[in-house]
Amino acid sequence: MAPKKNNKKAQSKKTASKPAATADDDDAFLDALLEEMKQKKISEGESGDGTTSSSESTAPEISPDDDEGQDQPGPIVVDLALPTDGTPAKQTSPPRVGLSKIFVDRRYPVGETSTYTYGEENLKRETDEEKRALERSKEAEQKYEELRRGAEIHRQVRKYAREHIKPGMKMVQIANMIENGTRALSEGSSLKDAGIGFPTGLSLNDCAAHYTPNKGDTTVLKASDVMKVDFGVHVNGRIIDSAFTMTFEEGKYDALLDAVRDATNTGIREAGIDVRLCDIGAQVQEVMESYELELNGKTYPIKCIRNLNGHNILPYRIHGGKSVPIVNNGDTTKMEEGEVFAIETFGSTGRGHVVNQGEISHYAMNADMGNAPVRLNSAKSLLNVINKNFGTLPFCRRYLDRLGQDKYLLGLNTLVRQGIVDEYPPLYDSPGSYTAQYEHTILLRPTVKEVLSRGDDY
Ligand SMILES: [Co+2]
Repeated sequence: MAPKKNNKKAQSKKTASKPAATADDDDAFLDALLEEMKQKKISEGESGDGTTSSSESTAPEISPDDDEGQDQPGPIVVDLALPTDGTPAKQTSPPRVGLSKIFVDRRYPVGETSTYTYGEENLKRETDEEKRALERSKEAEQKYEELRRGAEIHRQVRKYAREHIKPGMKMVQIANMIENGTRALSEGSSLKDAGIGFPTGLSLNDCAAHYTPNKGDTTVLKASDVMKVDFGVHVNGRIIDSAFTMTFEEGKYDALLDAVRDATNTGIREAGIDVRLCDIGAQVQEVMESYELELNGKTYPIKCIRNLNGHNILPYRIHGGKSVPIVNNGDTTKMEEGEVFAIETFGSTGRGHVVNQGEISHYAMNADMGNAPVRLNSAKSLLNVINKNFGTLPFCRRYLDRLGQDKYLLGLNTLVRQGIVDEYPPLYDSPGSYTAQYEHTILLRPTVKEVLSRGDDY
């Protein structure tokens, strides 16, 4: 996500408005899936869907039906034909196998690591016995595995999404595709122990951030659109925040995407223990603004969106209070050992500045205000639902719908007015402009820097 001056992102989790499905429900659901798999085999490839998933080409396929249409609560974790002898399972397509079934030893892939390359103290970190011992502590190990598990879920879910998102799909189908994958792979027994880290951002074109469809939104993805896919996964409150940009017309926006990918990787490269935030912003801006995009015979300089920024991440809090600028803003605050940062940059063909616009979908409880007194009954009961299901993790209106909440807008707006819940409106650059985003979550380990969410895609 991309905090502006308020910083937070969205998240959510799923839960069941109904109590967990009964065994009968589960069986019926599985039977239906298996039946559909059989039929699929018989009539191979209606719409050329014979794709692969995960790193193998042999992933079982299951029906993607639950990615379409309305978002129905119901069983999401499908232990489809899983080996029972302790051998690792394969991911399905769409992804529905919990990650613990694939990584049976619960060791998740380590992100991309690099050594700290500056400062006398930092140069020695990788081999420093004291620093190495820090990383072997139980506490550190658990934190790393939770973060790496979230990152692997992100990679597997986005792999399927990148292969299957196509113009003509409704935005709500795209959101469900990503969110149902995240729910299944993260195996959360409640929304708060693992699942969606914040609402799935699917911001289009001049909208840079914080758009996700609300109920009744009929927007359809167009071939000419530039879509930022910004989604989050959390495991025990450890949030992975990572985003990429999708386009569908060969080559048309490549220079814009190249600029932002390059800028984000620059921010990642510059980040480190004791580094000043303003210095990262300066490097990012220099790289971003060295690009231009030629579109319909006109040349557009790519600008950083100067009022968007990266941020540190705390348990259950997508914005921990430090902002990582993407221009030189003079902030001399330093990054510190052990911190988790979302490094994200935004490039634009517009003015490079966003404003609030359009219907709000993203909200989060204000971490400092959760206990404030609420008089209005509808607001009070809604606050209980929010507190119980999301805590301070960001959520969107669809997640409330999914929990069976109805006619909650008055209550929600009351909580916003009282400062108990913060709202995060969609953020737009100038009309007709195109904006792009890339984002990774990094961890400043005592010995090395780890880019947790790095994949072979970006
Ligand atoms: Co973010």
